[in-house]
Amino acid sequence: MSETPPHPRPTPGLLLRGVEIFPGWLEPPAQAEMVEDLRAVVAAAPFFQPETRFGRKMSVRMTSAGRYGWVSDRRGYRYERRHPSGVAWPPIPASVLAVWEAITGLDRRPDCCLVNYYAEGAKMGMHQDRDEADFGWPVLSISLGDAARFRIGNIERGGATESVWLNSGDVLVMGGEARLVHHGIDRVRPGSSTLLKGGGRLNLTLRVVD
Ligand code: MD3
Ligand code: FE
Repeated sequence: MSETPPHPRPTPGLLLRGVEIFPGWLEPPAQAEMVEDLRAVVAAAPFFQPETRFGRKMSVRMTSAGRYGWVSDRRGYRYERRHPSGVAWPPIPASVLAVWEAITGLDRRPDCCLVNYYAEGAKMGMHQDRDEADFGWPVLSISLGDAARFRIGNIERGGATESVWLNSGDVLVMGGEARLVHHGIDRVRPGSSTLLKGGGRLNLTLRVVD
């Protein structure tokens, strides 16, 4: 189990069903530096389009940094030590780790930074994140680029949902009761940010895997 945070934590600007939202945590220059750091990640571990176990391609493109990366194919989804090409995942950039440290206040570092890329029309259906060993650790998300409508539901499937638009530079923390809620991305608003040259949205999720 995770311990109580050993360091003080900032107060979230918003709370949505237990999800802590820090709107505009990253200023535009810090966002641009992070995108540069992510170019190196993507150069070493290129984006791929995961397939579900049913053989359907996901619309989101993905890659990872860290000791583990998240993959999905006909064998199902899981964390792996290597990119599908066989190379080890590149290290998580220091600029990304700094956000985890500042916001979670934890001494434990994340094992995985999953990088999701949403081109125009990409979305992510409602799901839970439960491939990690210990749900006592939070998940932290960083949004970069075009705005997206984030939907949050309940721990049980179905029921009422609420949504919020996430903008470039926003950071979310899902811990405690919020760690196992269903969530997804309805849609991305094309042209809502100039951060990424080709448009679209990047989302980073930092996870403790084992
Ligand atoms: C709430 N990504 O990669 S980030 C995912 O914007 C994922 O790409 C979305 O859901 C994205 O699994 C949403 C916000 C998020 C991430 C993990 C959560 C919300 C969460 C885990 C538990 C509860
Ligand atoms: Fe998720």
